[in-house]
Amino acid sequence: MKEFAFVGVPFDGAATLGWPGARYAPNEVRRHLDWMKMRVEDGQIYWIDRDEVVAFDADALHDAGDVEIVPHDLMATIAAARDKVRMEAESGRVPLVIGGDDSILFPAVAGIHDAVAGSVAVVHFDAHLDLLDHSAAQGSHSQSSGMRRALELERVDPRLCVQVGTRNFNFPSSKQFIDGVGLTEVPAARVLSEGAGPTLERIFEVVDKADHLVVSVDIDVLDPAFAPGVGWQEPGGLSTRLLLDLLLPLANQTDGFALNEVNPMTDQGAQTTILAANLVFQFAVAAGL
Ligand SMILES: [Mn+2]
Repeated sequence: MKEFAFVGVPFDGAATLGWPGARYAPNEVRRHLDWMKMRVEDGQIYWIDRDEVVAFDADALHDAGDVEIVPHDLMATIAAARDKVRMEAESGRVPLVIGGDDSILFPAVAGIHDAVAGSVAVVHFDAHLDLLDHSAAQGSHSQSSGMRRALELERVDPRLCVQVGTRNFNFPSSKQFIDGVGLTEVPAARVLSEGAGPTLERIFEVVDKADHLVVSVDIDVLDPAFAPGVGWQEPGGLSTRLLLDLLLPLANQTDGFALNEVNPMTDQGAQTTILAANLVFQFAVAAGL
């Protein structure tokens, strides 16, 4: 049976333009996960959505603790996160990396990349492109550059990567970059009009040739109505159901999972942190099938 390593990254020092607060997410997600794990009996859980009992061992979801972040040093934090993700992946567990702001997308992908041989594809669910190369305000590593840095890794091929749920507006230079490197966009508007089936077909078509798969979710891929507790709210996003319908079919072939930008400081009660724990739990159960 597959084993998972919950890796917390309580760092939001790279939330340079958005709202800080994602540093509090790992412990909140842990707390809610305990409620969900409670339903496991003798290595099985009743998955109501499928109306069947499926195998799941709560012990398979290890808590690997938090990355030893360095609050004043972004690069040291990124290096520590990359290293811990690599070590967990090398030990044979699927890392579930819970940030943190979305600068953590880079060390999550890089840690898997370092642990495996062959090509790595990234399916990136996000309202935003995260393709900023450099700016005076945000430097080269921030919540706006994670995907750009990940695409620079030696065995990550942009032509095998896809961004899903992106929306609204960004820099024309970003569009030029996307077309130049052959990255695939499936904007939220298209996902919402075509539904999960055709979107999944498109995703599998892009990542099919890769040896390994990393799935990274910025919680703001969801509409703020579903997930208000984020680093920056972007209208026009996916529903929770739609995201699950896209996420779960990818789970059993995923080598690493990241979930970033969950922000208890901007949340409505625990709406977004409970949702985040639910995504993690459903992903782990689906990955074990
Ligand atoms: Mn985002």
